[in-house]
Amino acid sequence: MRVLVLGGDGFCGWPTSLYLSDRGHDVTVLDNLSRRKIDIDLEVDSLTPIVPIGERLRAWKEVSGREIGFVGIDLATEYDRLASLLLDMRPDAIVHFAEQRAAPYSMRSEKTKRYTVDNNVRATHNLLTAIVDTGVDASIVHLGTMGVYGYGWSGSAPIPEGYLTVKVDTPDGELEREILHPANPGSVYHMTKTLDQLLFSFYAKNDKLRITDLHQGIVWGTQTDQTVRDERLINRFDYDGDYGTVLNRFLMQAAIGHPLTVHGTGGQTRAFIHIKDTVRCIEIAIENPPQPGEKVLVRNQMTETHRVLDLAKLISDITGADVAHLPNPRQEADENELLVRNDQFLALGLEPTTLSEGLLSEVTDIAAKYKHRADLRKIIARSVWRKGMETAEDLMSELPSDKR
Ligand code: NAD
Ligand code: USQ
Repeated sequence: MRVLVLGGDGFCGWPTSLYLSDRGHDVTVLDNLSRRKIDIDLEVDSLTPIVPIGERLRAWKEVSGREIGFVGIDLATEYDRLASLLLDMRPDAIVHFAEQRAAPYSMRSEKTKRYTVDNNVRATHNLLTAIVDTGVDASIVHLGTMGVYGYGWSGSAPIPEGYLTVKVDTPDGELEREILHPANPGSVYHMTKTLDQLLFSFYAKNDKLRITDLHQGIVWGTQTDQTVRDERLINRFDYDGDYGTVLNRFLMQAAIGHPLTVHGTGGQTRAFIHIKDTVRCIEIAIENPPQPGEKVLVRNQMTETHRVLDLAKLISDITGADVAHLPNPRQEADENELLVRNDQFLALGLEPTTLSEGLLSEVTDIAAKYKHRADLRKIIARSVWRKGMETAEDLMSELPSDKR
């Protein structure tokens, strides 16, 4: 298949591009490298030493003999270049990772809120319009998030895969309908993913576009069978307070002897998936698109759920790290249950990588190996959901200045 990977230089996009190329697909990456620029603005860097995209692609050619194309296009602002690319390339499948994906970054300031909405919504809409405009027959696989469902209201009922059957009493009797699961975003970033859902729903109905929306949990781990083949292929590892996600942050914190930064009680339950399973799910998704005229196909892309505090305790047991309870900078429930259906990927052959398989090697092979690259001042999460919220700053003032 000819596959266009939007956002193919990022944490999920890069290993996916390598995996699909390794599996014999003809892959082109589109990326405006905005993620690398945000690192410069935030004065942080991936814990792992990622090389420039050109060097990444040359290394892949050396190692595999296979070529991956690259185009530097801003999906949100360079519509004409996108349309020309689609006409030149005529991809069979387009994988859409190209959005601003950090919830804390999206809540950092008025500027980052507006940037996240402008970038994500325009990127998705440009893609949809360009496919209709050019008539290119490509299916779309978009990376959505488990966070569109929100956390809590389904109680002990598992979250379904995208749709909910509701019954309404009418004067003519009971009416049964399948509706998109109600959206309940917890950040501006998560809100953009709920807006994406409506865009997809309209274009699937109106223009018969073939769209799969993958509601993915928190991705953990770093390496895949392809990224380990040469250090120049290494995947990025975010650990800072805005872009680092909880499990990878805890692993890194354990490796450098920093207390594990549990927000609040740690009773928040979230869904997780290993990066190796992410890339496999993308392959399954591009091979099993919906038919023209079908509604958007939603698949929940996660393999396990865990409470944040349980993760901290697990890592503490393995490594001896201390666990710190910090004021929660987010507005979110202290405790929630989370049951999720993921039958579709399991039925299509996904064999989940479990926490017990990969955890220790992540600490030793990645976090400990590159800990000298960590900037300790960037660990504490400083982006708050509402002005005036309590932060970890007071606690931090007790730390030595080089660790704040
Ligand atoms: P990332 O920030 O590492 O990668 C996103 C890539 O898209 C970056 O390389 C960035 O430069 C590029 N990009 C952003 N806006 C662009 C634009 N306008 N034009 C062109 N390129 C653009 O993020 P990631 O962790 O790889 O996440 C990829 C996707 O998966 C996101 O949409 C995210 O919402 C979703 N997702 C991620 C996770 C996770 O835990 N990382 C979990 C669930 C869903
Ligand atoms: N948390 C801590 N300590 C930390 C960091 C986070 O306790 O040091 C807590 C947060 O308060 C939150 C939970 O851990 O309750 C998850 O936070 P996270 O940063 O790991 O994940 P989140 O902000 O939800 O976002 C990440 C990705 C996003 C993706 C989402 C999937 O950045 O792109 O969409 O996971 S999901 O969470 O399923 O919606």
